[in-house]
Amino acid sequence: MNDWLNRIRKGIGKKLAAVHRWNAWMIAFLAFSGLILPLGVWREWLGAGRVWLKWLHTGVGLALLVPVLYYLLLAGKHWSLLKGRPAQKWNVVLVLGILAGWFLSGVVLWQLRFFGPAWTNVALTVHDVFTWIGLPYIIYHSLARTRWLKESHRRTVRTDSPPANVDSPRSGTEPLYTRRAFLRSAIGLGLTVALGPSFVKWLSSSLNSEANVEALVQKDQNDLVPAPQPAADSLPPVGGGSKGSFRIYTVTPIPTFDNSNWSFAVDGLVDHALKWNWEEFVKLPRTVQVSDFHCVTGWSVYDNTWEGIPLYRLLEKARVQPSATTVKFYSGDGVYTDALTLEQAQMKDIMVAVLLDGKPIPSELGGPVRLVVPQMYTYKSVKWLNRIELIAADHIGYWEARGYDKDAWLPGAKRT
Ligand SMILES: Nc1nc2c(c(=O)[nH]1)N[C@H]1C(S)=C(S)[C@@H](COP(=O)(O)O)O[C@H]1N2
Ligand SMILES: [Mo]
Repeated sequence: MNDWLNRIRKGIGKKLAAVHRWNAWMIAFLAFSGLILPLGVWREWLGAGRVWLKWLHTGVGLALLVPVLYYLLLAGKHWSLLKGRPAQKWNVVLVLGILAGWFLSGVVLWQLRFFGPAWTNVALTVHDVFTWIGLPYIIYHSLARTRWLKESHRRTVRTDSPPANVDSPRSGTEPLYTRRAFLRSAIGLGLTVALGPSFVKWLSSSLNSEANVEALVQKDQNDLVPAPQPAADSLPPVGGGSKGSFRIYTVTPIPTFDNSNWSFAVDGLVDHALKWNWEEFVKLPRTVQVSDFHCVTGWSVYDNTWEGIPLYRLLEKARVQPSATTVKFYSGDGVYTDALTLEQAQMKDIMVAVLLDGKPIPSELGGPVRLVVPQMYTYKSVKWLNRIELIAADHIGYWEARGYDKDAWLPGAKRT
């Protein structure tokens, strides 16, 4: 009887150990890729690799369903093995809960076009919060686990040794937890719960370099004179001020400009090539609009009051030749570019923006001048915009060349 029980236990134990091992490796990979993905330097460094890594992160995240489902098949038996071990039962529930949170929010982020920005904003926050809590817990768990493993290993060896002189496993009434071990784990868990999340939150926000507009517009590091004077609708901003935090994205060090090294050109297939220095450029008539800003990685900033020159006005002024098909945008960082079809570029809400919420756009957010394309994911919104070229061929933008979709339309975009 004992023998038979033992064999079942050993069989399940092996399966459980395999599930656990797979799970652990997959989570280790997800944690690693998830933490380095948003890192600024990697954006520059990894290039196309970053997009691959994102797909791999998504793929492994989906594949996590396999060990979890397999575990759920064994869960009933595992549960009865855990009789009298509430700490381990709690651990199982907690880990499954964390995995479920990561998985569900991950699916929304993966299918962001289907769910739309409102959902992905929530999903990204959930994904982050589960990381701040889940990652420290799982790290704690794996550290504590190695100690427990040693103990349970000792037990197993004893029960597995030649059957003759062994009584049934766990019939020995030795406490599973000594008082000291219990205290140690409790303190460890307490510290993990108290310090872990803030540490991971600090780590992830410094990796993401999040910033709200209010903090940033205070320090516009560009050194351009005269400062653009906000229109009445701009200050106070008609939109009531931006809501949310921008994540500062760049594939180069952040460039800054002054009057001597800044200019703006519209050229290529136009009858009237245009070029301005800053003093001339700030005199161009501007309009004000309120629009939302949606990154394809899931975050948004709402109700931005942008003031600037509508793109179609600049195109009119330059008199686009009939042979032109594409409008190509250059960043003053010397690396980033993107493009719109000439037809898309006619949309009235595309803006060559100079002010945000009534203040000069800070260099972190692409100032002194950035493109704003409200109806598309914001990889189209080129920062440090300094040249617009009309061309007759297609142009594949920086991120599009590295795997982003050429179609950047937001779900439900008006497209006019
Ligand atoms: N020059 C330049 N423009 C850029 C990018 C960039 O890396 N370099 N990133 C794009 C992406 S993917 C997004 S989401 C937005 C981010 O704008 P922010 O850094 O002001 O939040 O800028 C877009 N324009
Ligand atoms: Mo983005």
